[in-house]
Amino acid sequence: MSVKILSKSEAFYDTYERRPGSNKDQTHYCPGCGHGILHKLIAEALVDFGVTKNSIVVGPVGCSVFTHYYFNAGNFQSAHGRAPAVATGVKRSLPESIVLSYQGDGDLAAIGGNEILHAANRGEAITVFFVNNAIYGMTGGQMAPTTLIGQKTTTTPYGRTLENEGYPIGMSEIISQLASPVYVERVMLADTRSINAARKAVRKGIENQVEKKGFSFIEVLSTCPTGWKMTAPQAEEWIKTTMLESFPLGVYKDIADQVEPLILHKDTVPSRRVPKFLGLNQEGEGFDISQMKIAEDVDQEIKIAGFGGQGVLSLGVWLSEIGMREDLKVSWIPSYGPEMRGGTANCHVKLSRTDIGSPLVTHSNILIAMNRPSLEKFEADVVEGGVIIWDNSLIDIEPTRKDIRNMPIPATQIAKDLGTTRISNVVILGVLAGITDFLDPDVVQRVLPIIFKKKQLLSINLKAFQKGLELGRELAN
Ligand SMILES: Cc1ncc(C[n+]2csc(CCOP(=O)(O)OP(=O)(O)O)c2C)c(N)n1
Ligand code: SF4
Ligand SMILES: [Mg+2]
Repeated sequence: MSVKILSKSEAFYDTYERRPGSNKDQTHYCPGCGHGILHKLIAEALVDFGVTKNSIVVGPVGCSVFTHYYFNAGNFQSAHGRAPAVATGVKRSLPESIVLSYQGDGDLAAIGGNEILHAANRGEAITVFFVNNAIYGMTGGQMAPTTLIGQKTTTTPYGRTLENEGYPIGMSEIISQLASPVYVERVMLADTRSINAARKAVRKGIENQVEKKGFSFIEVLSTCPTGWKMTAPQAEEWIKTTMLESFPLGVYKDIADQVEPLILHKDTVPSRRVPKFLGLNQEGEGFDISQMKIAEDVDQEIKIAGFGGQGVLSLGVWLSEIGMREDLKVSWIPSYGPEMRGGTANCHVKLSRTDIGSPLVTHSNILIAMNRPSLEKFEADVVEGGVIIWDNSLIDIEPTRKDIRNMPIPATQIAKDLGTTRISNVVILGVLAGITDFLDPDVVQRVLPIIFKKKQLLSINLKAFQKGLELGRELAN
């Protein structure tokens, strides 16, 4: 028994290779977070029913956005609130698979409130795990539909009030009123006993699907010590003393034994009709999927990362702005995963002569690391022969890679010498213009006055750019 509890479930990857950075053994969840416990309960059930390889976990947007790092099963990551729609599509096209939708309260009850109601009402043969931690954990603790009356969040700093925000929503109560769901239960993760009860509910939800019984919904009252600003034991206690008043536990509906197994048909679309469905072409006009243009010739894939306040996102915007003036295709996306809580920021920038397929930079040819966590986290993702520009006035380690061009730049020190550390990103812009041929320094110098309208600001930024440019040119030679 002790082996079973202490060892990691086979439904998890041995090491989390999809997790960026060097920590491949631990999850990204905060200590004391309920998500990790629920993952474990689900993983154990998948193994016990022998369905891991046949299962598909549909992850949400929220702290559990990275379920695909952990479950050694099929994985989807859906848009915010859309997990039930994705799960519907997956289950209908692969009726023999076990499809799990995993969602937080912001995801399921706020932005995705409509999605879940209709998936439940249609009686989709999926299992939904609803993690109710009464807050938006990932984005820094805003009010969720399930936030309690009186609960302080960043958007209800004086506490949620009935007059302003209304009552917390009881999703189990609502879903259980619909005719189609076969099983609805609310459980909690607050101590060993309640976790054991939750384990049973998780198993039942999955077993129902194995037996083709229809829509199951398991709401899990779950700790968020970070969002609640509590220690882990305080958070567990808070569930018992406070959350339970608004969210009573129990089986809200269970008709699984009374319904016949569903006969699930595979909805197929003849492939000749796909282009028409996608609105790509008229049927019969010679649509050829091999002719679809895939962007191959992306010239620069840049990841810029550092602390919030270092101008990391602005540097990305400027690069895109300059790229546009150079007639390039450009994309810029800020990435705000849970790592935002640590105060870090990063953005993905692509500059290309051809169409850009995806704005995501997964393998950068230039990494700009403005602090140590960013270097540690993204170094492994740089392509062989790529460039790592890192601020060696702030970072006290070196890149470990030997197959990249290593460019230590004391950007913050240079900026400080010029009068303010806030312009270290412009120093880096100069370095980029110096080491590559995709940023024409003249164009950059024409764009800077548009960005920095105040004369004084412009003059110091031009100096920072010039310094970086000289340094970049030296390094390039
Ligand atoms: C379309 C869209 N709107 C808003 C956001 C910002 N956002 C990210 S996660 C989140 C809420 C997460 O809260 P919850 O679902 O309760 O998950 P938790 O982190 O608490 O587990 C929001 C609003 C987003 N990523 N996408
Ligand atoms: S912020 Fe809350 S929900 Fe998110 S990982 Fe941390 S404890 Fe868990
Ligand atoms: Mg939440």
